[in-house]
Amino acid sequence: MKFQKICVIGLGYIGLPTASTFASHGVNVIGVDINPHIIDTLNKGEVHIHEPGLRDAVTKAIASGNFKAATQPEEADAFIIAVPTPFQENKFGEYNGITYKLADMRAVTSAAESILPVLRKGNLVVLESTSPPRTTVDLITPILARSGLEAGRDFHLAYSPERVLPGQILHELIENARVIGGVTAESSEAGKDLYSIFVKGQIIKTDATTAEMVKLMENTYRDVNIAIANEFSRLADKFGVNVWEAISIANLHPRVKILSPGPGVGGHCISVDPWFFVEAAPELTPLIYHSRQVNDSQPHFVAETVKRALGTLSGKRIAALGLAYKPDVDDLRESPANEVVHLLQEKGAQVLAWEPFKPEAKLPGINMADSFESAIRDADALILLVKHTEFIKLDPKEIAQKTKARILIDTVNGWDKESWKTHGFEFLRIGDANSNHR
Ligand code: SAJ
Repeated sequence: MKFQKICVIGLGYIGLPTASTFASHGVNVIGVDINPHIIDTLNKGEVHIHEPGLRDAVTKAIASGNFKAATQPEEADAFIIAVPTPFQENKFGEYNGITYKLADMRAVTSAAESILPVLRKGNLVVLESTSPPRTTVDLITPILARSGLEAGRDFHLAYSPERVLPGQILHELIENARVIGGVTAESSEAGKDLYSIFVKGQIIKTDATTAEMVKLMENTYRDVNIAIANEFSRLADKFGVNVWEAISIANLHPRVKILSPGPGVGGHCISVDPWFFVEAAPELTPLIYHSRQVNDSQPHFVAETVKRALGTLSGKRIAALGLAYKPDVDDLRESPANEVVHLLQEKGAQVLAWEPFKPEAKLPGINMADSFESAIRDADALILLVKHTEFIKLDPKEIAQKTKARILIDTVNGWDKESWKTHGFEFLRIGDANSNHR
């Protein structure tokens, strides 16, 4: 199948890079978003998202004449749906005494509905949004049938998850393997033709529900693996072991790859996607459910460790370094660092936070410092919550002169214990609170 014009619905972290990559490969792209502010920003040549290389890619795409942003889909050869699938705010599911979160599929539903007036015979529709198993078959297919056309007979329909890592999106979009799950073999083939325009990685064809499950399995695997690392960090504290040393030794085993403990799991993917499995089959998912519980409770473990280190939190001034959900990104969504700050405050600490990637961020109940220097100057303790490169590079000698604090708490294994101790700091690391090892 040939694609001259495509419509990408949803211009967020995935839709915008995808749209600009298609445009830079010669396809005429209409980028659609319901937020008029995003459309104005893009049509002025500005970008509303921080992602390395994205501003440049979008500017070039607009200048080439191949990319235009609009609030409504237009007729096109293919439609890609890349809208968010968050949780429902106030509704939860219950099963045998457990409470689980529910997916909010309203954005996917209205994106599919917005295609109805412009859907034509021979088109391809691809859902990219991370979704509960069977969404393509049970939710999208009946919505699109309202056009009078049937998926798999009159037009092609496929699910193709994005699997790119924030911070490396433009590179991974092209290089990663891509899964295309069609509702028919012809739909998978049409999807393969579309993504072959720029994907250099392997393109694997399967059915729609398998592709949905693959995506959820990847992020769930990571969540469960991080949960066990976090549980190991608690055990290490109990037994006087340095968990970081123990994990690095265990990982020398050829069939072991334990991930890293930390303050918890954030972002809009790994802390969300496992719930789609729990919602779809709570009776089959005790491990996935409990892993979510472990990761969600890790900020409490961190706050308790800080309390132990300082004796009391009451009246203590703490500088919180980093609020992003992971290193070197400006995304503060579902960030465990944020949660740690709130818990420290609830226990009586006065916290001043510094996030170099979003210094202007306004977060409810969090006091943001106006500079790194002012965050640390009068603090009693510094807590490292995100492994941003610029934090890792800090020079202990210089910091010792810039802050009154003499206690450091490292939640991400970002700092070298000995160098900080040499400069007069008391050093405490998560999962290494009671060991005498390095
Ligand atoms: N984290 C740990 N320990 C680790 C690794 C990560 O605590 O060893 C934490 C991070 O600090 C962060 C969270 O987990 O708070 C998630 O970060 P991440 O880098 O693991 O993943 P995301 O959410 O940025 O991106 C993931 C990726 N999925 C996988 O690696 C399987 C990405 O490929 C997906 O495209 C993305 O989710 C998505 O959109 O679903």
